[in-house]
Amino acid sequence: MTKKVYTDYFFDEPAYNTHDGGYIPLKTPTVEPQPLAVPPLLKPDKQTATDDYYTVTAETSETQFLPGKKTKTWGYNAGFLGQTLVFRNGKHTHIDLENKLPELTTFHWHGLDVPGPITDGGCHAPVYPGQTNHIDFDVMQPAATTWLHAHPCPSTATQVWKGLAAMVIIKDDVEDQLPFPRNYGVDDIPLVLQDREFHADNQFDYRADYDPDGVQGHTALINGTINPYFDVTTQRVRLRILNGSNRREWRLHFNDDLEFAQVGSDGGIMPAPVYMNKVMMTCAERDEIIVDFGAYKPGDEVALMTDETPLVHFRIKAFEPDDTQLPDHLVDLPAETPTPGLPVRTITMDGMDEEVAMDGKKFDMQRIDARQKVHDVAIWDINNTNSTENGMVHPFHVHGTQFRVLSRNGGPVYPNEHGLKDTVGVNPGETVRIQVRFDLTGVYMYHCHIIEHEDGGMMAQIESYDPDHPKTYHLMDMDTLRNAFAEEQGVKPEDVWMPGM
Ligand SMILES: [Cu+2]
Repeated sequence: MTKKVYTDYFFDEPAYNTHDGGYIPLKTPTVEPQPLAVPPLLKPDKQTATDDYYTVTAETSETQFLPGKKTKTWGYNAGFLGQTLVFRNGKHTHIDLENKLPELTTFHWHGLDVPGPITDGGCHAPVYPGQTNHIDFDVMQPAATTWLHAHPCPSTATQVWKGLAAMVIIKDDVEDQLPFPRNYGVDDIPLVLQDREFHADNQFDYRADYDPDGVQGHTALINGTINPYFDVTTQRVRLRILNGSNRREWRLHFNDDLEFAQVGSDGGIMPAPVYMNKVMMTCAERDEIIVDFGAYKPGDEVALMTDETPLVHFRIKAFEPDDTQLPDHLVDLPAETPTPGLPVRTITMDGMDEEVAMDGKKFDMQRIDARQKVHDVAIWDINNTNSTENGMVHPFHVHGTQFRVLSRNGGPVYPNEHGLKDTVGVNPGETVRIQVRFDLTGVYMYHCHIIEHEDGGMMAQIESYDPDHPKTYHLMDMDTLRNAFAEEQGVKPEDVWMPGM
């Protein structure tokens, strides 16, 4: 059988961010090439056969991105972004969430199947400056590339812009057996794709760059590195790619159209590898790809690009031949059929700019917009009501679950959407049908992951409930958060800048 190789970005070309009025193109960097920063692995405080213990500290720092002045940044156990956490399926995981920032933050586990709303770490779970909160949960999901980011409404976007995002890798016995590269930092490499604007003295100025349709900058940062290179010392390299940018879409390809295999999506390993030479990622999505550099010789260089801009220069060094082929089948997804008799839930992502809304409404953290019985398997139709002429792709994200993508406008899903997902890009005028099950009870947010859109109110929340064990939730309110930000910033509550609100 000849192998199918996809050469398409699939999403609707008229909706690409390049057509936005406010689009900011990336500039090809002029700084000298620098080695790609690979975030260190966060060391556990303690590990037993059954339990892992970590401390995650949100802290302020300064980072040398450009020659000259360092940039004031935030990070998790790091100056910018964070050390990579590695969890193991089946282990009970304890985390101290320490806030050394001058303002409140939250620690959201994007893609983790953990109880909402507190452990999940959305807007309901602030950790105030100088405080440490404790969470613990069972890791109960397959190997995947997930992530941690700040999520305090409505300041998620500004805190992520300052650097509050880190990779969270889940491992399990199934993935351990697959013929994948897994030597972290050598042939198993995280790639956090972001863009930033540098202002006077090399500083970020989120407010100056503010755009309600998503903040962008001219400079690509890959794991916080400008103009990075990576030395290829093994024939096969696995890239765990995260679109960690606030708004930017990444249309990834190599400068010579080198083919690669996508083996993982948001929620884990896909049932089968998908061979391609182009892939588009919307905000918050993760794609794991395996690249075979076997056709190159030492001294060669190949660049990972987005559109016309080089992102990472792969410099080929000597390596041992490794012609390992991927099997046609990788993992079995658990069989799951919709619970009979449930109506289809219809959700709309509406508007652009300040007009964004979910189901015609702005987010209210005290309002529970929908309920779904825990363990029920429900069909959700996600509509993007933007115009197909000048609308945008909205990446739809649900907390606390990994869903299946069933169809796009009643037709097939994209070839790399057959695995578990927590974020799916929905084209203007399109309906994407997904299948959603919550394994835990709780209140979970769902929203557009253009972060300025979620801060602007394109967000709602659903309660996963157990009728035999009803719960009441103490939900956060805007006044409490606004008053806390005011006190931290030394301004009156009415003077707190609430972008998008
Ligand atoms: Cu959006």
